[in-house]
Amino acid sequence: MTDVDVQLTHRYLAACAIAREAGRLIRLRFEQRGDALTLKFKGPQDYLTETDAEVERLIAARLAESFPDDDFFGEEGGGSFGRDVWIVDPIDGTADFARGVPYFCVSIAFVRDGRTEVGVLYDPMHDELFAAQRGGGATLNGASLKVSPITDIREAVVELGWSSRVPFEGYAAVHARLHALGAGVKRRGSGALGIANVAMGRQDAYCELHINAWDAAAAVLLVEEAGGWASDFLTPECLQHGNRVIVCTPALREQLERAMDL
Ligand code: LIP
Repeated sequence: MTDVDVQLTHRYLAACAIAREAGRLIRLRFEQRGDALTLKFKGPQDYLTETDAEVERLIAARLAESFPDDDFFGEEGGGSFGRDVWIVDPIDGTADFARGVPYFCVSIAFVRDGRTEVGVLYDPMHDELFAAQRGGGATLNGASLKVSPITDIREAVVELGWSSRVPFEGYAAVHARLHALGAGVKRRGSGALGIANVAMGRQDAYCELHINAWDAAAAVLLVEEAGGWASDFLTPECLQHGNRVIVCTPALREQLERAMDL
């Protein structure tokens, strides 16, 4: 094992441990919510909770302890993008977290020279740790992941994410195209979990016209390591401004690329 391999494996193991610690804090805060509904928003339907920032601070502190020379970029506090950078979404699925729906995860990606090398997601409500190191496969709680064998889009479940970051008309047009192809189209509230569900064969594709790097970078690596196809998501532009994403079983690629081409 080369020094680089050791470095990346150290980061993989650390990300898994930190994701679990962050998940315990998220679950504690979720269960402490109480009955009073106090909602805060960053924008239209873009929820903000105090837990997002609290969890991001915890993750940043743990990573700085182990990897002080790495850069850090988080959804809530921002940061910087160096050669080695951690890209973190403390709670992906914030809307559901805020409303008491147990469908969210923490997402941690390590990116070197613009390529994701380590991707870790943790869903604390179902104790599911998704993890991948490039070239090493993808796992769920240690068991290997593989995308579904679906080849016919009429048998496929396709999740189509949407946020107010893009006009609704584009989402509606893609939804109509997928429906016309015979796909079963769903929308939940966590792009990271939606992409992870493709990696483990629970659904056959995840598409979104715009999603942020911190939402999807870790999960896209899971799909690549589980035998799926992924669009060229983490471009230099994407780090700062997000990008379109398509991940799927390989046989669905062409039809989904056409459906998403607006
Ligand atoms: C969410 C994404 C989802 C998108 C939502 C939101 P958050 O991330 O995972 O794909 O459609 O609007 O951006 O805000 O819960 O971290």
